[in-house]
Order: sequence, then C-alpha cells, then structure tokens
Amino acid sequence: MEGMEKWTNQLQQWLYQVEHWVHQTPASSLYVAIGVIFFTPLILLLISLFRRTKSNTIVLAGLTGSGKTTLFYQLRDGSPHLGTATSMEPNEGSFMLHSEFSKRGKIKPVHVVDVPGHSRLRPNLDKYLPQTAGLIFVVDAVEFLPNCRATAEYLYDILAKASLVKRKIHVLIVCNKTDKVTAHTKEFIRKQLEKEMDKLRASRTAISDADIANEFTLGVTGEAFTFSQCHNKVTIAEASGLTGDIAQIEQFIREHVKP
Ligand SMILES: Nc1nc2c(ncn2[C@@H]2O[C@H](COP(=O)(O)OP(=O)(O)OP(=O)(O)O)[C@@H](O)[C@H]2O)c(=O)[nH]1
Ligand SMILES: [Mg+2]
Repeated sequence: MEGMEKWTNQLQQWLYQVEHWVHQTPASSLYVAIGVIFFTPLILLLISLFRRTKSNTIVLAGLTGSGKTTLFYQLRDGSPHLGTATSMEPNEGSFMLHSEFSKRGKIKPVHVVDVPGHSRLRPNLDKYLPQTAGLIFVVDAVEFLPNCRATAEYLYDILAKASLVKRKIHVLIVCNKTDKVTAHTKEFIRKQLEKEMDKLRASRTAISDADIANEFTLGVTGEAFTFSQCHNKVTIAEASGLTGDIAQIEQFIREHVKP
C-alpha cells in the first residue's frame, strides 16, 4: 500500500514537470514536437511499404533448349544439374546467388523465374512480366541459325509487350553455350536478329490493326531496325550455363535487384 502511494506521488511530480515545461515552451516549438512525434512513424511506414513493393523478380525466357533451366540451377547452386529435361512448368525460386554465398544474411535474395520455351507454355510469361525487374532472353549460340526466325519472333513479341515497354524494363539477350567452339559470337547474333526483326516488322505492320496482338510497334519507321531504337534498354552478353561462365548475367541481376 505504501509502495503504491510512493508511485502515485512520483507520477504526480512528473505530470507537474511536464505541465511546467508545456507552459514555458513557446507554442510553435510545441507544434513542431507534436508534428515530429506523429509524422515520423507515418513516414517510416511509407518508406518500408515502398521498399517492399520494389520488385526482385528476374525472368528467364527464350526458345526451348536454349539453356534457361541450366542457367537457373547454375545461378542457384553453382552447378548445371546435367540432364535437365524440357520444362513443363515455370521453375521459380527466391535465393541468394551461389557466387554470393559468403555474404549470406547481408544481401537481398533474388526471385528467379524460368519460363519454359515450348510455345504452348509461353503464355505463362504474362503472369510474371508485370512484376519483372529485368528480363533475360536466352539464345542457343550454337544452334542459332536454324532457329533465327523463331528466336526473332519470340523476342519481337516480348519487346512489344506493354507491360515491359511502359516500365522500360531492361532486356539482356544472353548468347548461351559459348563453351562450344561452334558457338556464334554475340555481334553476329545481334546483327542477324536485327535483320530478322526488321523483316518481321514489315510483315506485322502490313497486317490490319485488329489482328495485331502487340501493343507497341518496334523501331523507327523508315529506318532499318536496331535494338538501340527500342523503348527499353536492350543489351547483349555471352555465357555458358554448362561451365558456369555467368558473370555477365549475375552483374545484370544485381544491377536490377540491389543487394
Ligand atoms: N554445351 C552447352 N550445353 C548447354 C548449355 N546450357 C544448356 N545446355 C544443354 O542444352 C540442353 C537444354 O538445356 P535446358 O536448360 O534444359 O533448356 P531450357 O531452355 O530450359 O529448355 P525448355 O525447358 O524446353 O524451355 C541440355 O541438354 C543442356 O545440358 C551450355 O552452356 N553449353
Ligand atoms: Mg527448361
């Protein structure tokens, strides 16, 4: 009972001190203090919400057999998991890049989605594009020529998608399988793709507007198509998912998903 009385007295003393301080402090300073007390948590809450909505998704797309799943495993485990079969559904996971394992705990994980290249499974891509921070388009640099047209068609569809164009999503074209001596160089692949996409553009703009599924037309009318004319930034790199030569891919990922 005595202890309770002691506490009540102490509380009254504190209240008196606060009242005294309020009377002595100018009104403007009081408003500032109240403002800081109420607005700081609000601003902190907004900052954390903004940070959370920043995407950490990287999408791997490209024709079937180009090596997306091999690259996915190489990024995650540092090994190609030889013998991967044609993927039947998207392969996704949030992880630390294998090469960054020593920094574990301090860096942000990356959400990587590998979308199968089979034409019937490609529509899965639309589900992931609105949350993509960067898109990696994988090309088989060995079997490039026989697949040049199909590659250009798929890439054209991607580069014309409103969900990528409006947010100016960076697209990295990866010429994979450079461990093979017969692999074409990235400069050769870039030029061939530009030529093929130029032809595609001519045929696609000839179709009536109602038939065009793409929201944007690529390039500059009247000029030969080049990737530099695209609304998005398009760059080209070389890699080998088999031997783990993926430094340029990792650099691209970390450019768009800050560690
Ligand atoms: N030489 C060589 N072979 C590779 C490389 N990357 C993948 N491959 C081989 O290419 C084949 C196809 O690789 P996947 O990773 O399954 O291809 P994908 O793009 O996932 O194919 P889908 O799932 O059908 O869309 C496999 O036999 C791989 O072992 C590479 O860098 N070099
Ligand atoms: Mg696959």
